[in-house]
Amino acid sequence: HNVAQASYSDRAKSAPHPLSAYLLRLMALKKSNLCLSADVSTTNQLLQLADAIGPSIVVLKTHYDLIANWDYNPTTGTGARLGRIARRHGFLIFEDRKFGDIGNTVQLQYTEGTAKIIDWSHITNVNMIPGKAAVDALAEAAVRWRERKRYEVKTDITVGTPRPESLDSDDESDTRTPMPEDHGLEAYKTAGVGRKASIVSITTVSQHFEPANSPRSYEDFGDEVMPGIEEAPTDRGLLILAQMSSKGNFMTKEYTQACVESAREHRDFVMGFISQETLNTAPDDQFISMTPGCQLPPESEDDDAEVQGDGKGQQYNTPGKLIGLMGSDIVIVGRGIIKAGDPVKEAERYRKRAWEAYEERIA
Ligand code: 5FU
Repeated sequence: HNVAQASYSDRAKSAPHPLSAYLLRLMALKKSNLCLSADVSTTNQLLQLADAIGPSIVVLKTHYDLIANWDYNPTTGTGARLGRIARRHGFLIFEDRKFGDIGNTVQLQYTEGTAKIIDWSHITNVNMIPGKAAVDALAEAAVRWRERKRYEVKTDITVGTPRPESLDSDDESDTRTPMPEDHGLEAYKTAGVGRKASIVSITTVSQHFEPANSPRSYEDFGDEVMPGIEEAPTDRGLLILAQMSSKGNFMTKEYTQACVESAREHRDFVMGFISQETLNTAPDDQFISMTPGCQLPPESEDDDAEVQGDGKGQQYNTPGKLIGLMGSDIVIVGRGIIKAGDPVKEAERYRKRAWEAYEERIA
């Protein structure tokens, strides 16, 4: 298919979603179509891995609920710290949350709760079993988030300035955030969250200061970025779970097709799919396919030798097959890298193999 034969940098020029365009540019810049699935158990393990492997990847996939000490704090928490590492190395964060509930519930799970995924994760994904309404609901939440974010950036908010009376709340002690009278209420309304919730989660303010007692260690970066790496746009994106890697899964062809249709209805929010192959079939489809279930055979063997599953339903294909033959764009690798003796070196081996497969594909 012609999209699969186009270069990532050409596709970046016409991608309808700003995050897709950014991601495709990153891929071309870093010569990487590799996503690390950082399935570890603690915040430190996660941040250490992200910092060490960051140069080799364009996406880092999380399962925040595997992290025993996940800390939701907009400045000092796990997501915020991961965000600074992502910014520095130039990769996007993808929370593999697989939302799968009614619209109202997925909206709340995306924006509220223990992790407030929308605040730190550029990309998340949805399981379409409950129907298309979940995609609509997540899209709506993302629009509100972006409006709020842009409003925050636009407004020079100074910590400690009393709030205008028009925004008086019952909590007298809450004097942290001023909101101009003309915009304030409206911004809160469009943000769709309570006034207090909105105030507490203003991250543009907190980016400018770090509490004096905040530990500074390897993973606590300021605003610096690696040379050549541009800032990610203030947008959120969704991947639809259209095909799975696991043995005997129930995702039929019809189901996958319905996922594609839903994606086409939301080109401004849906970046693409979690799938086992490219799902771009119409001439104007510009979706990105990310594929889990990827491992390389040991270095001693041929690169395209069969790789066994994990004995728990996972099935593996090589980057050569997934990128070269199936037309996927990004391979997602977890244990193949993190369980290796030298994960940094192994990540580079995967990056090179997956990139070579892409170069052959477009040649
Ligand atoms: F949607 C999917 C899928 O179809 N297969 C998967 O394996 C998601 N995954 C995730 O990718 C899974 O939850 C793991 O986080 C990761 C694969 O990890 P592995 O260690 O490379 O097998």
